[in-house]
Amino acid sequence: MTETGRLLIVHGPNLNLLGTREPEIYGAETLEDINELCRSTAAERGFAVDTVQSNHEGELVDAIQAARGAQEGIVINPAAYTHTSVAIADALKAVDLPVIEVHLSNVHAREAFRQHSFVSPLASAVIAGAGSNGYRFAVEHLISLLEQQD
Ligand code: DHK
Repeated sequence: MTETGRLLIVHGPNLNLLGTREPEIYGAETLEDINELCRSTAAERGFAVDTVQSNHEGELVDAIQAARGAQEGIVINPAAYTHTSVAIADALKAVDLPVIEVHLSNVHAREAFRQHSFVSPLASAVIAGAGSNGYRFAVEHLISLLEQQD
């Protein structure tokens, strides 16, 4: 347990383009809007958040590995790596922290290739299709899980 509870919010590839990228699918909010939503949601419950976005799989793996000892749980939208990355799933398993998987869009109502996730089997919860609210739900649920552990 860190002194102030900290959460890691991980954003995968192309999420840096939120706000301008296919807004009819991913919404009008920017990544910074979503990070601010995570920060304020966590702050109401006495937690702080650290955020990372990368378009590079290895950088995401490094950030997840570094979470051990630094953060108490992870909210992750692995974006396209959801459907392809054994490395990200292995890193999440390795750090052994509670994980909430988020997707802005309802991946189950989209192309078949988006319906498989390497992350879901190790996530405590999966939230898809709630837009940016999904991050708020994820942060709240993660904190509830952590509070139950105490
Ligand atoms: C974001 C992406 O970039 C896609 O590759 C995923 C996810 C879905 C989302 O809905 O947030 O398939």
